[in-house]
Amino acid sequence: MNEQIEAQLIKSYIDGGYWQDITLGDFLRDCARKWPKNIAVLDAMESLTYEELNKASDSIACYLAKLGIACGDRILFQMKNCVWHTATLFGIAKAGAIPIMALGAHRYKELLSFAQRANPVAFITNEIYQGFNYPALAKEVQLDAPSIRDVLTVSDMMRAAHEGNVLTAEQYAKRRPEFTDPCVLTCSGGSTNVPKLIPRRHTDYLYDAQTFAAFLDMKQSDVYLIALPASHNFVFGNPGVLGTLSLGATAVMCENPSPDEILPMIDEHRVTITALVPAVLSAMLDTLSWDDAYDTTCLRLLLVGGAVLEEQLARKTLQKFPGCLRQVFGTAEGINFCTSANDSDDIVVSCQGKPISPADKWRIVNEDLCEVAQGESGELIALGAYTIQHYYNAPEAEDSFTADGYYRTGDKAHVSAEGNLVVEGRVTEQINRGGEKVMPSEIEGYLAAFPGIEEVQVVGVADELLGQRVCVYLIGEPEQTPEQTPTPMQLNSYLANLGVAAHKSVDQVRSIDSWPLTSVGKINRKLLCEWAAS
Ligand code: J2J
Repeated sequence: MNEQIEAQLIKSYIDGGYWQDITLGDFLRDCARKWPKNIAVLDAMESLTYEELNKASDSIACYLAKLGIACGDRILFQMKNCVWHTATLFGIAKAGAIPIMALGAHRYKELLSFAQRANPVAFITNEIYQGFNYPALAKEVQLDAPSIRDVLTVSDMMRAAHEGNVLTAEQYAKRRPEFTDPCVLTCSGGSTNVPKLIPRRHTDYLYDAQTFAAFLDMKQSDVYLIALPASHNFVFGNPGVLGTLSLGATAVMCENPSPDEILPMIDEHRVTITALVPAVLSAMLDTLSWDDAYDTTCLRLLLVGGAVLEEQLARKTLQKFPGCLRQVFGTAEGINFCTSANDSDDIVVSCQGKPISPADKWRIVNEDLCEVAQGESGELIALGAYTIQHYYNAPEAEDSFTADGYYRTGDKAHVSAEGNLVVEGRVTEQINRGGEKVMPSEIEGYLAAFPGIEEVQVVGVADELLGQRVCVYLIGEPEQTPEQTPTPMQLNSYLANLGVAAHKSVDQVRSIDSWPLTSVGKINRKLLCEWAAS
């Protein structure tokens, strides 16, 4: 996008009062002044008040500074949901550095590509966790990413926090970034092979979280359960941890998004709000249908997004939790839509509502980027005070934005009669597997080298539980017999050995003799999807 247009947009967000001169570090210091003794964040082991969280992050910032981490440096960050996740992120912010928000499922391929894009100087990761050796993975990435000087773990952060080092006002001021600088690099769902990095600014991220919290009428008495990976945009900033902290409320960290962890935490901590993807919601409702050991009457808001929520599941949710469901359409790139408190049940189950900010602009457009009529399908594009205009260090991705700065979501949608967004699926071929985004071309690239496979196509197929499942069609080498067709398990262990993220799993494999073709001679992928579904 033209630099002049971008400068005008920035000026309009500042002049319009959407952007304040505030950084994540300033934000937490301010929260700690206002609510020192409130519990800011807790997990199954421990809790931190706002004062403790502020001090812990100061001490972590001192530790990072002593390691030689400079303002503007990037740090690869892959940490489980726990109070140290929050403390470390604020520590990184106060050191003036920028975390790359990797998810626990990311493996060598994704992590190396993040490192190559952003040249991080350190990698902060888990200890051996849930049977997986994260430090060994980090060392493997470090071997091929020479910018990484230090591999640090959660224990190092805990130790640093307990050292109780004081970050003086002078040290803090010296490292304070500009409010328009990036505060995190989040991972894009990915419309190309490997996820791109999204530079969200201190001011836009805080504006987004606070605007969303206000839209939901969140209060200091709210208790927000972080059940999805805490580094995911939905639960870090929409409104998530940041929105919760902005009110002096409490965030509860749940390690795994499974009903047997989520339900006891809701009951024990009297959780009032949580954010789930449809697959997790479905598993939770299933458990509640046969297990009445948990009191979930404390829940007042169930935010559901990340993938299409089927109407039947939405209605089932409303039966169990009357008035609690809110559909959320969001992207790590920015734009958020949400159904409103006063929407009828029929509206809540059938659409994703309206944008959360008056500064959000959106259109549904055709291939020529011209707006289509109300009710017609097209691609959703959006522009606003918290939506990016560039990916980080990815000039090849400029076509994800229009000349006037709108982000092209790649989502197929239409506008309902009431003016609400209705997402139908993807314009591009990205597969949404239980809320996790998978690009067929990436998996095809890996599987092309699998022994015995001559040609391969990967398609997304409608699936009751996951929304979409990953189906692999293959043509075997001539000497292959049908019995030698690899199973999903064999392909998945092959992908895992290559270092591909655990969520990019194959669910179904079909062997075929030749490809069905369209009238212009292209592989008819639509037909492959229909066959796989039947
Ligand atoms: C259908 N598809 C949806 C929805 C996102 C809030 C909520 C989700 C995300 C997220 C997020 C959808 N129905 N309700 O960051 O802040 C699909 C679309 C979209 C992509 C973005 C948030 N809500 N999606 O999921 O960056 O395809 O963010 O473009 O991971 O998820 O994925 P991601």
